[in-house]
Amino acid sequence: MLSTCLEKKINIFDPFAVSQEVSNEVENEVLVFHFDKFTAYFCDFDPHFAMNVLSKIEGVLLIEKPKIASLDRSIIDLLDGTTRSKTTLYNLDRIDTARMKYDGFYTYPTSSGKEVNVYIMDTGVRMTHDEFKDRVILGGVFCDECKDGDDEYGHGTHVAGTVAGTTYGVAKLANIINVRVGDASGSIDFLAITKGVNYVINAHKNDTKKNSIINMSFHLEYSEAMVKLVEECTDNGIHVVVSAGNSNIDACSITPAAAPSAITVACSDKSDQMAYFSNYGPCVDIYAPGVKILSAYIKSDTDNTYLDGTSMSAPHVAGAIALYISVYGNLPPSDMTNAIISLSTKNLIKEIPNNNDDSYLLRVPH
Ligand SMILES: [Ca+2]
Repeated sequence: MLSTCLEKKINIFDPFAVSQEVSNEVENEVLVFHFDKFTAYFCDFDPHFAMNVLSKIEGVLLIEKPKIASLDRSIIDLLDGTTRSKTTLYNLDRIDTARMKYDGFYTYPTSSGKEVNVYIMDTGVRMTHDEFKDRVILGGVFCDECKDGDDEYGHGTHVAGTVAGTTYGVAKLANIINVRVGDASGSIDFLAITKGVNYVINAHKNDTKKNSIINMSFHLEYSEAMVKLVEECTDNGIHVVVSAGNSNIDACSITPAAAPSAITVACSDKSDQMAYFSNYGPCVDIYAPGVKILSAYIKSDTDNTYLDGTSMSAPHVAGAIALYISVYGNLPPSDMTNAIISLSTKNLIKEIPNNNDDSYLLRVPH
């Protein structure tokens, strides 16, 4: 129908065409993505035609102008199978305990996220970095003018380091899958996100273990289409961990933070206060450290830097889910959210604006 009425070439997206030199320009084609519950079409539509003709066709769920995303970075008694590592990193030291008690150790399950795949949907990953060794692969490159999966901006590598870096990571044996959607300037467009999500869902379906987590440390203006993409992931059993955003506003006003099936992570600091920049509100599921987080960086294979943001908080939760899966096995995403919340510590976070809801601070299983 579309090809007839638009006289444009129909191009079905191939999620496994890694590093494809496909342009995000859709001027002369309709790019088609098949998801389980809907089909997404990207096209350079005339706005009048889109709103007055297409929107009235039966079966058209929604029409949106693609939005651009921004990164959410602002400037015990030991059981068997538990590892206790000395650490100077306050964030790792903090998340192994309920009440604040800095003991200089990070205690975590020895299985440490083994055989769990964490898809880092971000600006790429410096895959040769010492923190990742043989645990990182390139999933795909989905941004325009991105030659390969390398992180030219410095965000994705830091996020991946917090999820699964050998030194800086929560889940030190988890696999990292680099899904590059952000370019050298840190810009992420909605078409790249759609391509990335489509790839992850297909990779998950083809995987026998199906232990999959996506970390999305970015946000865009509220988009119903973004909510649908997140639902498509969670309906397939993929855990979606997202940053709450750094504008000190209600997280329900942006996506993917507002997506009900995502685990939305806000930011706390070393003294369990909400970071001054963190978004908050009923769409926040959990808090995790995100102020002055040391992790891997991009100038060399041993480089590191400190960054702040809910972008840094979300990967702590992605890592905690990987730990949970490697100890107890996988759960459907909504049950996993409940399991992570029940491990966490209630109502410790100070300085949350207009707070009528309970808050939860991440604690990893061990
Ligand atoms: Ca500790």
